[in-house]
Amino acid sequence: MNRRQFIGSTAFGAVAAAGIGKAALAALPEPVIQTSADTAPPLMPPSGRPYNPVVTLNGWTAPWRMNQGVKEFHLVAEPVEREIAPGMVARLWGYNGQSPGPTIEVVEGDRVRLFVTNRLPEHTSVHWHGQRLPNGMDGVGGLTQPQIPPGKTFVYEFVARRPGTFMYHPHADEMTQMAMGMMGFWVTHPRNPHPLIERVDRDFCFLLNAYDIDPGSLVPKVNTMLDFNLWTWNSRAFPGIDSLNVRKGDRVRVRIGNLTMTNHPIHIHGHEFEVSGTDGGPTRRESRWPEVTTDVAVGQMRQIEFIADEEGDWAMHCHKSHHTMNAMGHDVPTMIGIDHRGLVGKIQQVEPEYMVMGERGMADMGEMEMPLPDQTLPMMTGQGPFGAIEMGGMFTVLKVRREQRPGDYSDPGWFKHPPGTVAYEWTGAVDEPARSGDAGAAAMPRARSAPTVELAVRKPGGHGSH
Ligand SMILES: [Cu+2]
Repeated sequence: MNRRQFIGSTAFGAVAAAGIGKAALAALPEPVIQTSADTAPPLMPPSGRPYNPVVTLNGWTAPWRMNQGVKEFHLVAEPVEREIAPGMVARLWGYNGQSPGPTIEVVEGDRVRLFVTNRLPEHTSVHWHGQRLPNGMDGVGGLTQPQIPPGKTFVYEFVARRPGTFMYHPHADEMTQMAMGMMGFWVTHPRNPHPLIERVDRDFCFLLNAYDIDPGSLVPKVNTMLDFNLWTWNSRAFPGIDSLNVRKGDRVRVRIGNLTMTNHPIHIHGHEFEVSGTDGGPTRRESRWPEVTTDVAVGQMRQIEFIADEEGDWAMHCHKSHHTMNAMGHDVPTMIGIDHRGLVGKIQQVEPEYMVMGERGMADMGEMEMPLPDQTLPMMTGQGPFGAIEMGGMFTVLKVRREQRPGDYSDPGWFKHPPGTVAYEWTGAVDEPARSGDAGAAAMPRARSAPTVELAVRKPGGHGSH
């Protein structure tokens, strides 16, 4: 077929089999750009084999085009603006307008063609983590392909051979590009009922990632190795991470991938779960045991499953306590037990902004309104129905409701606890224990009932000041 015949045939929509590659290049699928950090509703497959789609927390699934039986996607690697949480927007690199990029969802056996356009200032490549594919499609710059130069588009094509939980990320200047937020999720649904893959009612996914963004600045420090100050799920920090909203009795799957530089023990309250799969595939039944925390090591993926049979607002978070805080100086000295009375006033004569942090612990930080520089998040924040939640970073809530309709992922609001089921204050007499005067108690005094007020801190709700 000469060029003229080729153009003629495509104009009439009759592409010869031999012409598919060139025809596809001649007419790329339109890249779908996302501008919002909201959780998109699951994308019911408009073509191809049916499946129960995943919900990407604060993300979305890439639409595709069917081209003669091939699912075609178009990823655009580019600088993006990502809202990390209300009040903080970061300048990252990502795909199709956001970081992470869109989730790719396909079915086992699908032939997939991915166009990757590079709009970054440097070269890139895409590695399809965990996939069985021809070596030349593995996306390792220099090893299995030349890097994609800025301005160029490369095509990856392979059959999604095994069902499971995968991710994609660059394998070119990897340290910089992952520190800048380039990554995305990939789910391959089973083609037929699979003995080790349950049918679930809700299927959530997100990537663990981390940034080092100095207060007041917009761009992550890409050379940071371990000392990150923003611990995020899909480039969102609490209170910016959406809740997982489910119906009581649902079988729930949560798929988690870790592209940070450290491990994250992911913990869910109120339920036990099993690890039903990894990026290596579904786990054998005899290998599953109950857990309430599972560690997701660097470069690993875990899919966990449970029946959501306890109503309520259940915390779900990384169990490393520094990872449920936002940017702060983790090297501030411990002040617990040091009595600053008499000292603050003197220091304030020289430095009027001076304030004491952590004299009785750090809980006050969750409540006080402190002037923060632009582009930074309070380190312990979030308002719940009972007050300050005192969390940040890798924290959200699993909301289990009897009245949540099937297929409804909207936030039902705070749980209304049945009367008599909330921890309450004991108002009867409590004898002062003899040990209250001992050395331990005296060394770390409780707040006095009438403290010397040297620093007034405004607290939301106005319940007291110190
Ligand atoms: Cu963590």
